[in-house]
Amino acid sequence: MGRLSNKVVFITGASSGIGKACAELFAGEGANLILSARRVDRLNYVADAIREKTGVKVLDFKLDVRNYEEVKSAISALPDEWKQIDILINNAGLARGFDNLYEGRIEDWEEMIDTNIKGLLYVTRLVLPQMVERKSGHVINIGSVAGHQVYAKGNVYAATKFAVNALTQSIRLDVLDKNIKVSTVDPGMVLTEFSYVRFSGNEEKVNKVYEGITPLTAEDIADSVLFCATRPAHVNINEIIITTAAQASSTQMYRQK
Ligand code: NDP
Ligand code: 8X3
Repeated sequence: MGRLSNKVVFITGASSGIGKACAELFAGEGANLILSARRVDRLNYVADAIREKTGVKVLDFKLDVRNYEEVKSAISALPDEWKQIDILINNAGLARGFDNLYEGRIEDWEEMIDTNIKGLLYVTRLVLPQMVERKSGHVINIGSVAGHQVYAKGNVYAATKFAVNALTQSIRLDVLDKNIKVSTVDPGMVLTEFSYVRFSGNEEKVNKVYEGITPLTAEDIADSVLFCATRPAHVNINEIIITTAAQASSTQMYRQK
């Protein structure tokens, strides 16, 4: 029996990185998982490995959080035993590009805004009502240090994470009388596919991000998310800001030569 036995945990963006690490860690605590992402082959692989290793129930399906109709039909089609979501982890997100604002690509901006802000809103809007009705539940958003402090060329990505920060605070206010917890876990540099996506697979640019630094791992972040999810009933972790020991803020880090 784990600390989350019989709980249903819905994780968006579970095909890699932090979402995948959360899925693995939460399964180890006995949670049954709803996992979604766009790359179904990768997602199926994650789901199968968890089923085999832990024996928890896993429901996995393709979902692009940018598409409201797709999110709506996926959530309304959940089988009865999966309808009661206890914990929602809004993790799906990305950075695309690294440019001065006056040179930024509109497509990159649209993708980040549609995924990181609107996607989080769509999923939350459709999952929260049943939590409100039951007067029970927990929403955990994955924000970023970039949602607290901007850095050069981080402009629109940072703006989306500032929005996540604002939404976390707003949702907490809106459900204050509903016995629902709302938390955000806000990491600094984590070694995942994040930089590969941001730099469209340019290895040289990716390596530069982590040069001389031991970045956080996806498992480090999952550990903080699990901490939020396993506090006593009366305790809400509002916010965790977590960085590698050599990173002090969005802009300050110590790189070993
Ligand atoms: P990864 O690229 O490894 O994982 C991102 C996940 O999001 C993937 O599973 C991807 O799945 C999913 N995703 C992206 N777009 C969509 C979409 N439109 N619909 C559904 N799923 C989507 O990076 P991380 O694990 O690092 O990123 C997870 C979260 O952590 C993001 O919100 C990111 O902003 C945040 N973060 C990351 C940091 C880092 O340094 N790595 C630091 C701070 C915050 P698929 O492509 O299969 O759809
Ligand atoms: C990801 C961390 O510093 O690359 O949110 O923006 S950072």
